[in-house]
Amino acid sequence: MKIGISCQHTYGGSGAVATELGKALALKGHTVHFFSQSAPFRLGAFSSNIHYHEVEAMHYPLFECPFHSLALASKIAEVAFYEKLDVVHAHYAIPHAMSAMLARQMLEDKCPQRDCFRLATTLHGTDITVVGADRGMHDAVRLVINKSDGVTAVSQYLKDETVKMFSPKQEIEVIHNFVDTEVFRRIAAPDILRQLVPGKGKTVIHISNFRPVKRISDIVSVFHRLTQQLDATLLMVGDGPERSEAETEVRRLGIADRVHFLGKIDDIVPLLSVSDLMLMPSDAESFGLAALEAMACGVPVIVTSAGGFPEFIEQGRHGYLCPPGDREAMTEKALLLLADGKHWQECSEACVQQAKQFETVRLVDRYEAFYERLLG
Ligand code: GMT
Repeated sequence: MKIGISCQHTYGGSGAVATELGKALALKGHTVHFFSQSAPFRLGAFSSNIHYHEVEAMHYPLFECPFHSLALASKIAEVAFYEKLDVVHAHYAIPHAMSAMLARQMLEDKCPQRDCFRLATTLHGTDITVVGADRGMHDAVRLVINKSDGVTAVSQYLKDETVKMFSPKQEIEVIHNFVDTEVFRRIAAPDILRQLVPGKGKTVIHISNFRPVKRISDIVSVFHRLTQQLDATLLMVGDGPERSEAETEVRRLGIADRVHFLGKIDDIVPLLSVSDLMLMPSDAESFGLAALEAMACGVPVIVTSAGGFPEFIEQGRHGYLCPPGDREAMTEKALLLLADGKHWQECSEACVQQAKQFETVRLVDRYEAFYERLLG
């Protein structure tokens, strides 16, 4: 198949899933065309059947801001036409599915005889729960859901939310996120990391785009409580609007020497490999890809019981699920794991096994079958 993938290039789960999917499809022999503003952060080396089309919006003084969504639509239309794409897979409703829908309309008069590409949309989370919930965006999101030829959601939770909010005309298929366990596995820690994480003590990690939904202040607070009971280091990976406040709080609490804000790091496997626990106390994650990647590296998790986490994390087996905002419960469960070597080891091994249930090849086969159905 010739498949177009439109996605976010920035640090975050939807871009990671879209890019890993495209790379896996290319390995299976499909031709994949990526559309985004910059090269997606996980794209890595190019191969002969992976193409990347950079979308640059026109800058014109009359426009207050460049129209990225229109530039994306035009680019998709252009490439879909001359490359005869079978499917365009939009990751995130707005702008990706909207731009792909518009691209299809742009081609209507250009190729009246030719069957235009099929539009597949994958809903990732806040495109429904935040953007879709916004009054000004609700109808736009509803439109793209109903105009897509097929829609998937990354968890049952997200499907249920979408059905509740939009009563879509068509069935939404759940295809969970996935992880390549050949890549995401515990490796020997590089020496350079030893400066950050001394041999003794426990290492806690958080990886995200530091947006309010991630509840960054809970992480700082839980970690601060942990340090009163044990020797620990916190690795904060990623960047975003909540980072500065978290750094200020860390200094105020006097734990700055134990907390390392590392910024956006693409290769997270070495960091996960020196970690004993991942903290992800989000208000709700539709899935929580970073937790699955941590589990694949043998890192147990403390997450919230809301959203999609319960679909792949079992209480007491892979870590713990706590109510959002319950810092005490999170601290208590973290201590339970970190202070008991046998329990930690069992959880770590169970995490690795559980991640294998979400192996890339399995889920990519599901996407392939989904495209085939769309193509009839
Ligand atoms: O919705 C977002 O926060 C953006 C998106 C992203 O690009 O990181 O994250 C969502 O998609 C990921 C991949 O499917 C999921 O693993 C995240 O749970 C989901 N985020 C939320 O639901 C908050």
